Amino acid sequence: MNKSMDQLRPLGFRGRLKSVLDERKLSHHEVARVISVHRDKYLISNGDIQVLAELSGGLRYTAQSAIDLPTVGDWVYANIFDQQTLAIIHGLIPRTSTLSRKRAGKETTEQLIAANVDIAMIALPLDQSLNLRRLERYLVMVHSGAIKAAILLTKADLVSPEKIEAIKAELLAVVANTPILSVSVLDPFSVASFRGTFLSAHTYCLLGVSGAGKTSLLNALLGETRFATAQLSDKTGKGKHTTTARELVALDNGALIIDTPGMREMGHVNVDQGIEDTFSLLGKLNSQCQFNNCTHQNEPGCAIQAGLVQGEISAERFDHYQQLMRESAFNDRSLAQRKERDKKLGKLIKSVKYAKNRS
Ligand SMILES: Nc1nc2c(ncn2[C@@H]2O[C@H](COP(=O)(O)OP(=O)(O)O)[C@@H](O)[C@H]2O)c(=O)[nH]1
Ligand SMILES: [Mg+2]
Ligand SMILES: [Zn+2]
Repeated sequence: MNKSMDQLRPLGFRGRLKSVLDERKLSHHEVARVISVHRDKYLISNGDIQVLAELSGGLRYTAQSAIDLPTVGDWVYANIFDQQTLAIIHGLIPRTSTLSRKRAGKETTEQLIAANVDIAMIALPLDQSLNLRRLERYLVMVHSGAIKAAILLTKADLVSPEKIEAIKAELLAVVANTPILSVSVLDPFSVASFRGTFLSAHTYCLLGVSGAGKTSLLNALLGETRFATAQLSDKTGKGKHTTTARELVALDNGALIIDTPGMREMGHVNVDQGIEDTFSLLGKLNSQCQFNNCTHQNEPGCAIQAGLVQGEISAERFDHYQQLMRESAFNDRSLAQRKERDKKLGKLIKSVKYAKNRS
């Protein structure tokens, strides 16, 4: 049993999670957090000890798909037995947020990257040219999972302060309400002031292309080279793909942080809200069009066309908005079709089993 809920605070447990706890389950199980996932085992912590846990049969059999299984950052009901070397996870505590994407490949399935993340830091390396379209994809992913976004300009030592200010100004056009920070792991002062922006008991994740400097930054925050980063010997200077396993790491300022590997493909499912939030101005203009079903091509009274003419929004941003809407509609449709297929297959398997049992 948890000695007290206070013991969970260093793991990121805060008031708003208390309201979703099931008192009945607490009388049989304790609360723990998933630190990392290893094939079919989960490293969990109850704030006192860390132990490898397995899923209960019930949890395994009621899971409809991978998103019903624990992921890094999840809060779970667990039992820890056997001199603390064996533990069973009985259920998930409702998630306050999820970070997920469409799994790379042809089949449309949703892949969970992390759960219960408060703030996603999207790392944009200053040694690469700014890719606003990729940033918009990250923002859609973050916003659709009910996570707050922050933008982190990395490798600040490689460009002039004036250049950083110019990039910040350019970014403001796309992300008016998102904090923008800059940092260099080579500058201890910038690392210290970056460390000062973290809130205790809040969970952060680091997102961004491979080579952006995420793992280097995590090591700098930890003050030790705990995780492998790409070597400078890499001729392209862009860094290799080194981060593979995701892990919840506690910083000494009380914040929790999850590093992620770069994503080659970033498709979306169920992201309508995320698109709304990311392209809020377009959503606002859309609602001001004269016709409800305006396609923003050449209808009279189209607020979006007016916005384009006045330079309030860029043509690239509008194109990308439309592309993401089409893509997300397509992915949602194929996800629904696959679920339907799986359901039919499930029924078929059950009926075969039933027939077998009767014969
Ligand atoms: N100049 C400079 N290089 C950096 C900085 N941060 C990371 N790097 C380099 O960028 C490369 C990729 O870093 P890594 O942390 O592995 O990136 P990740 O893929 O985002 O985790 C490595 O060669 C780092 O040494 C920085 O602040 N300044
Ligand atoms: Mg890395
Ligand atoms: Zn319109």
